[in-house]
Amino acid sequence: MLREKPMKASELSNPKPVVLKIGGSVITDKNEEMKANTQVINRLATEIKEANVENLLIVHGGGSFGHPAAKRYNIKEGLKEDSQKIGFTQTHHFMTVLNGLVMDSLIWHEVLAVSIPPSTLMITRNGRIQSFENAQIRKLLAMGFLPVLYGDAVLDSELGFTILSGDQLVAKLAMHLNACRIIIGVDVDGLYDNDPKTGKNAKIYRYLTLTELKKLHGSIERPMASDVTGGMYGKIAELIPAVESGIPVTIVNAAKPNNICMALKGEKVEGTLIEKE
Ligand code: ATP
Ligand code: IP8
Repeated sequence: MLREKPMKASELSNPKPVVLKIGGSVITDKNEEMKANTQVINRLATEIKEANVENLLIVHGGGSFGHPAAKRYNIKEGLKEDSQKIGFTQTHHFMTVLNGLVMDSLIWHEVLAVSIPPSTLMITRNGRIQSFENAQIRKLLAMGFLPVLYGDAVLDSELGFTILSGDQLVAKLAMHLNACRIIIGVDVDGLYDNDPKTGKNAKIYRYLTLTELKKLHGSIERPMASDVTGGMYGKIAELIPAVESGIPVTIVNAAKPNNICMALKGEKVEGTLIEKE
């Protein structure tokens, strides 16, 4: 049976969990469908092993595995005609393929990672997580394992099915499990006043309060049509409630060697730190 049960701090041994999102922009080539950056995946697995963080959860994004099929078949908008059903199966399957590559690498590096398909744990309502079975995750963490989840094609009580972004998952997990911090790994150095890939004079924010983040959010450009979950704009929208609940967020460039290892260890990394105040 599905249930929604927030985690009590006392249910976990110290320290509180850390939630790491590895962006699809880092582990895949978003310009070429189904192209994985396998060397980057391997390097990140080495960094995660080296950082050796207790109570860590990883969520990875879809990149060029999840987004193209989801876009082709309008999966996010829900089931409107039977011809979309193959797109639902493909989107979910392609995500399991990417997850398999991430898992291969983590296991090869002897990280105690266990993959959890989000579509088996949760159901959404109009795209928002409605019910969430977190007993397995809590048990895995308590036993010293590292749960690995990902953005997924999921069932939706109103729409039939939809896309659940890794970012919504990150915020939900962090709030449910009373996480101490969220680390977001993307392919740019942090959050800027506009897209650093297109705006040559984009200025990076090293530190933002919640109020500043909310103000900035409105001015962030919506992404290219191939990203079905809203790119940086969607990411910030999902993270705001987590920051509101007191969980600090660090956005770092996971494409640069050692950043994720340092961020996981709590060392200072170039990036954007967002705090409630
Ligand atoms: P996925 O959704 O596949 O997991 P991701 O989480 O790695 O991907 P994107 O959704 O692609 O990340 O968002 C990161 C991208 O957002 C960067 O590559 C950057 O070009 C773009 N971007 C747009 N606006 C901004 C901004 N104001 N600051 C920083 N990056 C931005
Ligand atoms: O890449 C969406 O998750 P995200 C995944 O974290 C799919 O936005 C299936 C498109």
